[in-house]
Amino acid sequence: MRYEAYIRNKRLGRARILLWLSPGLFVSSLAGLAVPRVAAETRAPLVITFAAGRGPWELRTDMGLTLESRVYPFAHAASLQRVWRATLAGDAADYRALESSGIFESLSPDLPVNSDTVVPSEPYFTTDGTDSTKQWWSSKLRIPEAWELSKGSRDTVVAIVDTGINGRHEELNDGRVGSGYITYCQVENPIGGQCLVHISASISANENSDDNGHGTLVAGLIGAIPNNGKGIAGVNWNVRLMPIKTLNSNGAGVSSDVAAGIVWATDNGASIINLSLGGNSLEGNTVLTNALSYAFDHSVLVVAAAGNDAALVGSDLDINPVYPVCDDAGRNLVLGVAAVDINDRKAGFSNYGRSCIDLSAPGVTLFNTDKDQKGMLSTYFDPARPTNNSVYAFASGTSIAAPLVSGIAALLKSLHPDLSGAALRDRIIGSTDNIDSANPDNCQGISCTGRLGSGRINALKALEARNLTSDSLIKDSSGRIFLIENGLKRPVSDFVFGQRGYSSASIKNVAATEIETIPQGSAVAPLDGTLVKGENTPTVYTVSNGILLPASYLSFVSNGFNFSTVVTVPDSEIPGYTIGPNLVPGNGALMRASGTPAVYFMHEGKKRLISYFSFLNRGLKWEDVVPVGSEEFDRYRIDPTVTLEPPLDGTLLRGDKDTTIYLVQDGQLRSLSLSKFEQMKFQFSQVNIIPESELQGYPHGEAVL
Ligand SMILES: [Ca+2]
Ligand SMILES: [Ca+2]
Repeated sequence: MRYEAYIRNKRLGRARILLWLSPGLFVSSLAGLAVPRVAAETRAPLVITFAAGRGPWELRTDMGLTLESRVYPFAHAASLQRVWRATLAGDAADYRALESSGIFESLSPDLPVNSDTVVPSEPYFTTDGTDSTKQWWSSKLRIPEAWELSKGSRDTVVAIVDTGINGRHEELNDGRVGSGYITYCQVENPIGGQCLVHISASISANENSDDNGHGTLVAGLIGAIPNNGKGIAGVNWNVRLMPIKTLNSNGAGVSSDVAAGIVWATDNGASIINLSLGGNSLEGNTVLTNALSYAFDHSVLVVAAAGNDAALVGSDLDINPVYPVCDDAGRNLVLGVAAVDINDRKAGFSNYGRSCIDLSAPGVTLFNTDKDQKGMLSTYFDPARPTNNSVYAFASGTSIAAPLVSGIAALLKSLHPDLSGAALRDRIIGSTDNIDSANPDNCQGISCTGRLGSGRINALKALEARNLTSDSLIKDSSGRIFLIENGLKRPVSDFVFGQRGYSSASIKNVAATEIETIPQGSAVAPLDGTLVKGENTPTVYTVSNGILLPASYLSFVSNGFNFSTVVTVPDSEIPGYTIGPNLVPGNGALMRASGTPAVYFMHEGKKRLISYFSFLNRGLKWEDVVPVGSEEFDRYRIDPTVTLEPPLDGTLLRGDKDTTIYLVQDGQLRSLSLSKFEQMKFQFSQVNIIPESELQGYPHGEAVL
């Protein structure tokens, strides 16, 4: 079993464990990036107010004053428009000279205040969540506000199971990269692929253990040093990063090494393990599942990337699972992370799926097409320049999304050291922002609702959320009842309360103000199989896997439902539930577009035209044909395999312009030779003559031999 890390990079070569990074990896030292650097000199931040009638045109370069931005760009009052942020080069003497110039009404230093948003002064940091040239994701995910609650802690250890970490990088070299472990195949036999030299060894703190770059990218996102005037700021100001090198210089490895890395990290104090890696053929890989269970049972949170799809549309993990992101073993062992862009749209490359993805996080700045995408900046180790410890790279991939989640989990762990891995997981899942409206058709043409997890991660909500035990029932002062599940409050209606057999004795009273701080999820659905409708609306829904599927009349009757069993609830209740796709009509359902005579026969949700001959031959009844509106009619696609529904098996047919006789077998017309016809003891009186064009419309098979 092989792994590749989940960065879609230029070395996406070998093997099946993918580093989920984007192809257009752009590597550069900061000096090489086309973004202005902060000047080397010290500049003091000021707030200045021009005197009435004075203005920027009076500034001379020898004053050393640089205007940065208006403090009140939204204000109309002239007195407010004269207020600017500025920086001043040089010392206090310059400051006094400015004061006496008469140009300014006031000058004052721009000082930090308590409980203000924490903003590092890094060249690539920004508080603008739309600035795609910088570290936009930080404010998008409300990380600076979360820093007011916690900036992280050196007691929180995040293990990065990957290609190693460059602990000498200028953004990681202050002691935050602790000791770790190497377990991987260093030399593989090129023929046959068996490992010739396998290394198991410890990694010393503050050393470089990366020979690929991927692990260092991940590390910087979680914990690049803030406020050092260099590069970026990681999600955590303070954190311990544990290098676990299980992938070789190509970013490839095997599941046993990944498992060993997970267990080593668990045994050596990791609270969170980041896995920006995975593989396709790992279903049922016991060693990996066992390691994940081990970590889970030791209260470690494992975060895994969804994986990148080479076709750049995203693979549906419900159909094509990859591991470890899908390795939940029925108890959600792994926090699965899909990738979105600056606009919360699913990144084209990101896999998705209801069962494997728990939430989403930024993994690319912009993804428009394969050719038009923009990565996100992090620290990097460039194997071509191994002694350069100030390399940065723009990268994209689900490899980038996972560490942002790991980083926020580390902030949360630092704030609440007692939270278990499962509790961290539930709070993070339960405090996302809904991104359904940004993804109406981004999952291979259909809505991503439910396929990108609970939404896009929000650091502030995760850190603010109240501690409530999962599966508890709470009630507010107005009597509304909620079920707490995965950190979400899910409304419970009177009907559902009774139907699911909840007990009033188990309800806890919670103040409405506290309940408001808990993110709301969808309402707890009626039991599967329930038929439900609003009292004044016609649509009937059937509940399947906790989701309400709208049933048209055609779907309703063709699935054998009975109107007497439909439960009526207040109309206001319906929108609170998760509403799924339309219920597919049952096989054999008959319909026609209103006002037209052509009858269609439904098969596996697709429609097949049925001829008058087949209609009679199958003993169908006109009163069973349901007229449907054009919207519903168009909703069902023509079955590309069978455009014209054939007569019953055993029917004999020939066209009116040819003598060949056909026998219908397995839904296909198979020609019969005369000898075969006689051998099978058929009579010519049994042969039905139909128009040649109709005959050609039916599916044809091999001749009967
Ligand atoms: Ca920095
Ligand atoms: Ca999961």
